[in-house]
Amino acid sequence: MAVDVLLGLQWGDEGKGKVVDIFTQNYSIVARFQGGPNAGHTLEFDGNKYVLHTIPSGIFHKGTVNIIGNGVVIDPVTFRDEISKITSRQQGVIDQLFISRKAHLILPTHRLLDKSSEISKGKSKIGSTLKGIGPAYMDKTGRNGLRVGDLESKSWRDKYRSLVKKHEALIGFNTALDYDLEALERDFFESLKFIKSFTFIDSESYLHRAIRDSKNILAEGAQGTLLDVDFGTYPYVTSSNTTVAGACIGLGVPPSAIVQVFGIFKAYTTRVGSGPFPTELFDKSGETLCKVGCEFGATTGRKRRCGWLDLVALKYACEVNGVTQLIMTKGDVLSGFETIKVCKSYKIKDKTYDDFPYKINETDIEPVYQDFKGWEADISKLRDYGDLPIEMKKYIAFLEEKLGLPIKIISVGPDRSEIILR
Ligand code: 2SA
Ligand code: GDP
Ligand code: MG
Repeated sequence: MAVDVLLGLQWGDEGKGKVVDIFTQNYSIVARFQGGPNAGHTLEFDGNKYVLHTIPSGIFHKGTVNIIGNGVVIDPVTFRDEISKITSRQQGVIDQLFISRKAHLILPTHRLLDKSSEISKGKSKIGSTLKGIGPAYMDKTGRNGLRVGDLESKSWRDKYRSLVKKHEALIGFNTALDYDLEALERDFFESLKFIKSFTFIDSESYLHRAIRDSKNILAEGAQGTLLDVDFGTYPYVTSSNTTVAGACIGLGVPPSAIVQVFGIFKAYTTRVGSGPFPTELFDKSGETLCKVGCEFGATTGRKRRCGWLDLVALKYACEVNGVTQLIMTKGDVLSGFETIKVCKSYKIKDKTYDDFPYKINETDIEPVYQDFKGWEADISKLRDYGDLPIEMKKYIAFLEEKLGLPIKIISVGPDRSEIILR
């Protein structure tokens, strides 16, 4: 009947995987629309924890079709490892996983180019996950890329060789890079045999048919709005459109098919990698958020930077995406703070900004905070909104008022069961 989109409103890791998994029961199809193995979407249920990178987070629901859309970049090596991790614990879940022929492939040399680019940037490096994302999207837009559908063609090897030749010339410039391309290629070609055992589809036509047949489709975003290549904190962004328009481009569905846009955010803010972060904390409160929230990269294990909630950025993200409903996660991590702060505006050189400014990269941004009284109670066992501490309800009401949107879902822990629906 409709396409709904669930996407991150901050710098990623808002808990998209967990919530998509919960939502899947309402959808016939879950489809990832951008990003690739840089993403780490965590799901916890029945005492097990799974981290998905390329596979959509609806995978554990038998009967739901999961699609890796054309907007995704796939590394066959990490894809194979990811599949083997989940199938060793859950049987039969990948029978309904389909891959778009138009999705682009990440080659071993894309990973080397990623590393090379970061080395050459030195101190101003992006803080990439080094999964080859940027170089793969560069080849896509540069019209050099190899797509999943090319694996079905006889000329595949020639196309591969000619692209790798170009890459080798570029990599050759960086003498600091140490690599064994032959070993990487052996692994890559092995993994191609594996990925070819999956069904490749023209996913846009598949989704058009599903829309005509009144099926419900959930489009799953990766990273977050502030990492969008156009609207994020450029150049400290990823190389895809993480915002709602990315769902149209990355799946081939028209904007008119989109009904709900679920915007998900943490009750505070995190960022992994380089780039501006006005509300970042360098004190005890920041350390507590990191420790209690277990804020470590789900793909790389890197420590995430932590700070207070930033309403300037959040409002901007709601507007860019046309969010219809908000989902707040990790409010449980705020339990025990005496005072909780929320950034209402920025001050740059005595000028106040309520709108997200182009000058976000400047170092002298001063967040203007509003203080809230914290709460002591452990809220992770609560399932009714009415039972939440009054202080938390005040915090939520303030956010709803400032953002002009309802917070319909409140996640209170990492497990599938730890959720409050209003
Ligand atoms: P890339 O790898 O070239 O796309 O990196 C560019 C920037 O995008 C950030 N990025 C992410 N930020 C948050 N979460 C992501 N996924 C992993 C996770 C990250 C990890 O779930 O924790 O494990 O480190 C993700 N992927 C990309 C990245 O940090 C750069 O700032
Ligand atoms: P994603 O990339 O948006 O799917 O998020 P990640 O999986 O990278 O990071 C979110 C982390 O927070 C994961 O470890 C989740 O298990 C965890 N998580 C999700 N929701 C909650 C919550 O409400 N409370 C707590 N404490 N953890 C949560
Ligand atoms: Mg993540």
